[in-house]
Amino acid sequence: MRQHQKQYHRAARLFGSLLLVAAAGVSAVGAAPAHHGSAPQATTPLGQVVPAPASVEAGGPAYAITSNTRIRVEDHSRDARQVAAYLAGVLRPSTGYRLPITDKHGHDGIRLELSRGAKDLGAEGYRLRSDRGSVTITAHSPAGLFHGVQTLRQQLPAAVEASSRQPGPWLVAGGTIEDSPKYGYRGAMLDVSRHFFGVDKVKRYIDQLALYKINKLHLHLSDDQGWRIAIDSWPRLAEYGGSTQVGGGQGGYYTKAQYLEIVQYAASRYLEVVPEIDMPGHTNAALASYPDLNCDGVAPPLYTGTSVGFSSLCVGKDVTYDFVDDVVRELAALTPGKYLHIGGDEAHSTSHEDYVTFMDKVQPIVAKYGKTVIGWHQLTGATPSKGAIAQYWGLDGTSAAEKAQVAAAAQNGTGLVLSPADRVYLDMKYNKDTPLGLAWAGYVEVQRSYDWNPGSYIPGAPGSSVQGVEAPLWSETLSTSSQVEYMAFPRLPGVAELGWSPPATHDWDTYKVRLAAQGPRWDALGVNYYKSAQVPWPAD
Ligand code: NGO
Repeated sequence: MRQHQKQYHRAARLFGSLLLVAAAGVSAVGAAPAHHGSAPQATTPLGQVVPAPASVEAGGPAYAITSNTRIRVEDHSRDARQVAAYLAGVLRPSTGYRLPITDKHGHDGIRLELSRGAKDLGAEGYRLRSDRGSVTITAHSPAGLFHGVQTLRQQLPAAVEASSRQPGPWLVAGGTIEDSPKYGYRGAMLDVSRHFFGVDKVKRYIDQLALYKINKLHLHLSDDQGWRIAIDSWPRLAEYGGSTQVGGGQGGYYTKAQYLEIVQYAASRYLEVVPEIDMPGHTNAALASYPDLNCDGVAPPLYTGTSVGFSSLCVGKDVTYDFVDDVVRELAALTPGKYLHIGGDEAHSTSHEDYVTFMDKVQPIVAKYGKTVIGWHQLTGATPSKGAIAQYWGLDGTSAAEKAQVAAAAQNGTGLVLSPADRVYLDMKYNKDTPLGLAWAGYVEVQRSYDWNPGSYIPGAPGSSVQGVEAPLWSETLSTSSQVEYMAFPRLPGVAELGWSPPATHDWDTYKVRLAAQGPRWDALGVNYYKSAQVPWPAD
């Protein structure tokens, strides 16, 4: 099967290049006509995007976006119109074109088509067809249209991402892409607890995630160093527990309105927010805020260091479950998404028996408020509730026994999201010289974060248990967007590709070339990144 698909892809590529050669004499596929006096410029070959599309048939004349181009919304849905407005927002500053959006049917321009009939494209897939007269993106759902728009962006020259007018030309190679994701869960996590990141920084990251078709934003909202979400029934959590961060800075928290602003912004980029309240460990900020939550009734001081495993909610006290109930109720009410993450990692100050008791009591609370439990994979050491998801964050070298425990849960119906720390923890240093980040899981260069297979990573876990992948970014050493970006790029797109693309497309040698082409885009967008020597970046 794998071999077969590989051959298909090779054949498709060959077919595409033959067509390119055939068309070169009559159209602008291979080389663009010189507009504005600029040098002729090759179009990005169709499908040379990240994540790799499921199927590509390149060929035929290119489409040129010009000052006459309209964006046609081929139905009257509000969602499609919003995707059109988003696309226009990307294209207008750099092209300088008006790009009016219209509901009028027509065969020319950039056409966004929501089609009830296109069920085969699924909940997130799209088809992109490009020829001389038009580019048409068809999808069954608005999310699919949005992902198709991301592909269209990457087919255009990198300068399209600039915020000021650029010379163009703006050509999209001819042919057809049909694309839908391998996994439904393609996540990125931001730790806003160790250092607080305000709404604008989170929005900036959301925009970067959307480029690569990531569809979940996991927010690590509480930890020993800070509680970052306002809870009306326990106001000191945010007001006091959120008042500092690692290193002793001022911290911060999201008001409910601000959290909703993030949720809505994420939704406008087709990302679902997965909020996490980490418990029973990683709770010093809560314990410091309310003496009652401590077994001895004494609140510890706020904590600004980076140790783990020293705090625990009091499993034997009833007030603990009143607290969890209130927090989960208020957070669930603010969260339209399906999931609520309850942490459960590194509960080193909680006995195993207490841990199991705690999880037995807390998981039904999450269900009571209509959410599906996600927990770090230590949850599989308790009894995961029906439908729960375990997020694996071990290493290649994690003991066979621990992996077997995760596999056994997966065989019993627990879903898995894979975040192996020595592969996709974006806070791991790239190498010994990386100025930021941690190294407890080893150094993680770009190839290492890309070259593994989520579907077969945990021996004995059924492939069908794997819901997807997630790239966590812990912030012990990070406090600015520029630092976040330096650690996320260029590894994040590789994780996105593992989540989206069919395994048959998996190939480091071709991936690194597609990845290299993202560099100029990040330059144009002002995104900071690590210029790994493993990636053949284009010369400046
Ligand atoms: C671990 C730990 C976190 C750290 C992180 C740093 C998990 C799930 N718990 O991952 O508290 O911040 O490593 O890489």
